[in-house]
Amino acid sequence: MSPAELLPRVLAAETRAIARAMRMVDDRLPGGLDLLKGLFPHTGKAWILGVTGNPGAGKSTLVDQLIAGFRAKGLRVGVVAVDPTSPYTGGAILGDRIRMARHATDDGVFIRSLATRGHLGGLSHSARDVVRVLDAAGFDVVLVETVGVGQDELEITRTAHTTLVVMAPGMGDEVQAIKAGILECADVFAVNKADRDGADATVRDLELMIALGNESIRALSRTRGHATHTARDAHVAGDGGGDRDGRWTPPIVTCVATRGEGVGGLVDALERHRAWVVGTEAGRARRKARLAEEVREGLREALIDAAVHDLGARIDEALAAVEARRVDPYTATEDLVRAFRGGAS
Ligand SMILES: Nc1nc2c(ncn2[C@@H]2O[C@H](COP(=O)(O)OP(=O)(O)O)[C@@H](O)[C@H]2O)c(=O)[nH]1
Ligand SMILES: [Mg+2]
Repeated sequence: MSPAELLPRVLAAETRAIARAMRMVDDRLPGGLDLLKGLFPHTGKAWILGVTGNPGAGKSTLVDQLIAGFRAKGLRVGVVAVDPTSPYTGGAILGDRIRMARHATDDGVFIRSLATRGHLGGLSHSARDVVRVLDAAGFDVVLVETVGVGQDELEITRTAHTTLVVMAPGMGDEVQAIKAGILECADVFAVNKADRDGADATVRDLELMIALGNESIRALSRTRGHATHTARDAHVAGDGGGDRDGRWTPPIVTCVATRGEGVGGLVDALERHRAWVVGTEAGRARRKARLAEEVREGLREALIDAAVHDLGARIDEALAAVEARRVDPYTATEDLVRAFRGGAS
C-alpha cells in the first residue's frame, strides 16, 4: 500500500493500517518518510506520557493500570514499549500477564513493542515517529515505557510531555536515578510496591533530593560523568504543582500497581502536570523547545550527510594532513566548510 493510500486509513484509526504504518516508519521502509510528512499536520493533539524507571520497578504493571484509568475516562490510549522485557506484543500481552489481556480486545487501546535491534537513526527517532502515528490516529494519550538507563532511553523521555518515574523501595532506585540522570526528567514520581517495607524511606529520600534542587542534582550528575538535561525547568520542593514563577514541582505518589491502589491519585497528578504543560508559558516553551531541538538535530544530520557526500575524499585528505601535523584541526575544519559552501553556492 502506498503512503497516499495508507494515510487516510491511519487517520481513520484502522488497526491494520496503524500497524502497517508503524512498521514502515520503524523499519525506515521506502515511503515511511512520505507517510510521516503526511501525518505531521494531524499530530500535536495527543498527550505523550513517558514512563521510566529501573527494570522490575513495576512500570508495565502500572501502565496496565493507567490504561484502565484513562479508558474509564473515555480516552483512547496508545502504548509504545521500548523496554524489550515488557510483556506486550502487537496488541496482545505475553506470558502470565493474562490480566492485561483485557486491553487486547479493546479497540480504544493500541499497544506496540519496539524491538531494540539496530535502529537506523536511533531508537529515539523510531519511538518519536511511532508515537506520531498514534497521535495522528487520534489516540488521546500515548504511554511510552522505557527502562531508565542509557542515553537512548533518556532521549525518549525528552520527547514526552509528561514523564513519570517509577521507583520501588529497597532497590537503591534513588541512587540509580541520580546516576542515570532520570531524576531531572521526572515530572511525577510513583513510589510503587508500597505494600513492601521501605516505601516511606524512599519517599523521604525523594523529597530530600527534590528539596536539594535541580542545581545540586545537576552538579552531582556532572561529577559522576552523566549527561544532564538543560531544557528542564528547575524543580522546587513542595507537594506538587506549578507555582507562581511557572516552575513545576514533581509530586510523589505512592501506589501498589498490582492491586490498583493509588492509581487514581497518580492519574490526577499526571493530569495536573498536563494542565501545567498546556496552560503555562513555561510548559508551552518546553514543548516548543522539543520541536526546535528535533529540527536542529535533523539539520545537523542532513548537513553532515551532505558534506560527506559532496566532499568525499577531501575529508580523508584533511584528516591525513592533520595526523601528519601539516595542518592544524582548526584550519582543516575551516577549509572543509569553505569547500562545502563553495560547492553548495
Ligand atoms: N509486591 C508488589 N509487586 C509488584 C507491584 N507492582 C508490580 N509488582 C511486581 O513486580 C514485578 C515487575 O513488574 P513489571 O511491571 O514487569 O516491572 P517493569 O520491569 O518495571 O515493567 C512483577 O512480578 C510484578 O507483579 C506492587 O505494587 N507490589
Ligand atoms: Mg516493563
